[in-house]
Amino acid sequence: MSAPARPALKAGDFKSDLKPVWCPGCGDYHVLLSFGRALAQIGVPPEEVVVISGIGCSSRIPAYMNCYGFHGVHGRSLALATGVKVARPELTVIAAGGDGDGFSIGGNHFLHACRRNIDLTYVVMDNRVYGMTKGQPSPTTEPDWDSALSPGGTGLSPFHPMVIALASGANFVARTFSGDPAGTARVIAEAVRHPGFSFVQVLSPCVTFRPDARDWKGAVHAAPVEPTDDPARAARRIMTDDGFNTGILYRGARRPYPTGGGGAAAPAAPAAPAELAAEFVL
Ligand SMILES: Cc1ncc(C[n+]2csc(CCOP(=O)(O)OP(=O)(O)O)c2C)c(N)n1
Ligand code: SF4
Repeated sequence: MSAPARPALKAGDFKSDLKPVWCPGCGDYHVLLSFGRALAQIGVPPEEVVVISGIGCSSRIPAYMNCYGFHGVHGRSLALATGVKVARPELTVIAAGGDGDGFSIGGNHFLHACRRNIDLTYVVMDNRVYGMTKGQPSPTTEPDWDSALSPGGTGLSPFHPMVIALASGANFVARTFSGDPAGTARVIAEAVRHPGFSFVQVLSPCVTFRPDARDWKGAVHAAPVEPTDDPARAARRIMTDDGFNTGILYRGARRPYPTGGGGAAAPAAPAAPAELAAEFVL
């Protein structure tokens, strides 16, 4: 007798019983909803999903999800996600966190995760500020953003995550806005399905320490172009970007780093733990 068919998944199937402690109006609520919708669209069951984060308000997301999760240390979500994917390639692995977590302390890991091109999805909830530690400028903060902690602004050029991702070898690069949860869910679902390292920058306002970010709603606009598989074209587009274009910029065809799992990569067989251990015997 065959097993009864599992009912279609819903976004709510990916929600845990914990009530988020984010401030009312924080963009991250919508990102949480988009994660659930994306995974339900893909049809991957909660027990085959792992969401891994660092530290920050946005990095609380694994606790609010019903799937496997790991709330790690600051800036190290990609190191953990890489380890999980290599050990359990059949799982859907998503790393998530903030712009401080991913581009300051975790910046080096971001570059090399793009370069390695392991089949992971990395979602950064970019609010252009350190929310959890009460409003310090982050790598993506505008140079003239004035605040009590950076009077007159930092004067520093912001880090441009999509350009860096593209230049470092990411295989899928996109930007969305948290205020468009349906669009964000569609893009996250595509990012998860795309082989290799996928990077999604979600503009997600911190309404408490950047009340000006409420205006992003009027600033975001769908990119007036189709995604490209040509990195040079993607780079030219992004260099003239105003930071508020949304959509999929780039879908590449680089072969993902073999992790021993299925998928498009025709991977090598994984080493047995005993073989790995033997390599480390002194
Ligand atoms: C090693 C280490 N350094 C610094 C901190 C303090 N810290 C916690 S969260 C954070 C930044 C959070 O900003 P972001 O990643 O942008 O996330 P948000 O809170 O804005 O979602 C910092 C600096 C820490 N927890 N660990
Ligand atoms: S401090 Fe900012 S990022 Fe953190 S929960 Fe509040 S609104 Fe969201």
